[in-house]
Amino acid sequence: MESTSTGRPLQEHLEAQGAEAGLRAVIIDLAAAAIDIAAKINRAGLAGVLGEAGTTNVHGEDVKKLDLVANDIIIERLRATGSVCGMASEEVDEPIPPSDKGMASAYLALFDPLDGSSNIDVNVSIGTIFSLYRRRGGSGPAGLDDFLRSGREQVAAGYFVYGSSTMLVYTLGAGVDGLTLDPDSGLFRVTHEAIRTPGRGKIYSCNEANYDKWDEGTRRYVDMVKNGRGYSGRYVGSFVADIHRNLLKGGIFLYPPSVSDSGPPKGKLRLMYEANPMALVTEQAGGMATDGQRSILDITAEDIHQRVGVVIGSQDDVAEYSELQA
Ligand code: P6P
Repeated sequence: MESTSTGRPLQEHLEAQGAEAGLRAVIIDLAAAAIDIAAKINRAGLAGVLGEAGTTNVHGEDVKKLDLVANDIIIERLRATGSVCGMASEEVDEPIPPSDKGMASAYLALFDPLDGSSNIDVNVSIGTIFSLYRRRGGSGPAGLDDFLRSGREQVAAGYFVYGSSTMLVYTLGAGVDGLTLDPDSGLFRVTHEAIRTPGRGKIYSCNEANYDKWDEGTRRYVDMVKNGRGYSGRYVGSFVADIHRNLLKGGIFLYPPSVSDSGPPKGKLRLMYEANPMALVTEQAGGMATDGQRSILDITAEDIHQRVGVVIGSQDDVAEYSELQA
C-alpha cells in the first residue's frame, strides 16, 4: 500500500505533523531560501561565480563566495518574514539580530548556509544544515542563553542537499522524512517517508589522511573495518553528502578530534550547526552520534562556533567503534 504522505507538499506535511504555525513558517522560509540557493549553485559555472572569492564577474563586480551568497539569502529571507527572533551562521561571528517583525517570534535558527562549498568547483554535492530552537522566554532579540543549548533541545533540525536532485531531510523530533524538490511545481514533496537508517552498514567514511592525528582507538577501529570486514570506504569530503548517503544506506562517518601538538585534541566540525542537527536526524532515524566518547546531543554549548569530534551513523557500527575506545 502506498505510504500515506508520499507526494505531499511540505506545507501540508508540516501541518499533518501538527507543527505550530511559527515553526512551520521558519521551515517554509528555509525551503524557499534553499530553492534560491540551488538555482545559484546550478548557474555557478555560467555566472563565473566560482567556489573561491577574489574574482570579479563579467560586470566587474566583486564575486562573493557562494557560501556568502547562500548566507545572505537565508538571512534576508528570515528577516523579511520575521519568522525568527535570532540567527547564528557559520559565516558570521556574532548572532544576527532579527528584523522588527521577528522580535515576537518564539524560534531561533542556527545554520551552515553552504557546507562543503569548496566542492562546487568540481560539481560535488553540497548542502545547507539547520538547527532550530524555541527561545527560553521573553521577547526581543534572542540572547546568548537562547543559543547556548544542548542539542536535545532542538525543536527541529535537518539539511538540504544540492545534488542530482535537491532534497530536504528533516525531523521535528518524531521521526525523519525526506522531500524532493519538484522543479515543475517548485514544491518540496515527500519522497522518503519515515527514514530508518540500517542498524549496521557496510560503509566507513573518513579522511584517512588524518590517520596519524587520530587517537589510538580510532586507528584500531579503522584498521579493523579495513581488514576482512568487507566494508567499502566512501568519503565525499562534503558532510551533508556523506551523512545523507550513510543515513539511507547505513554505515559510519568519522571525523574524530585531531591530536594537536599544543593543547587538547581539536575537532573540525561545528557542534551547533553541523554536528547537532545531523545527530538529531541520525538518532531520530534509529542511528547514533557521539563525539567519540559521549552523545553529541548531550553536550551543552559554551560557544556558538565550538568544534567537536563526530562519530555518527548506524547504531551497531557506532557502538562497535565506542567499544574499541575503552
Ligand atoms: P576534510 C567541508 O569543508 C567540511 O566542513 C565538511 O563538509 C566535510 O565533512 C569536512 O569539512 C571535510 O574535511 O578535512 O576531510 O577536507
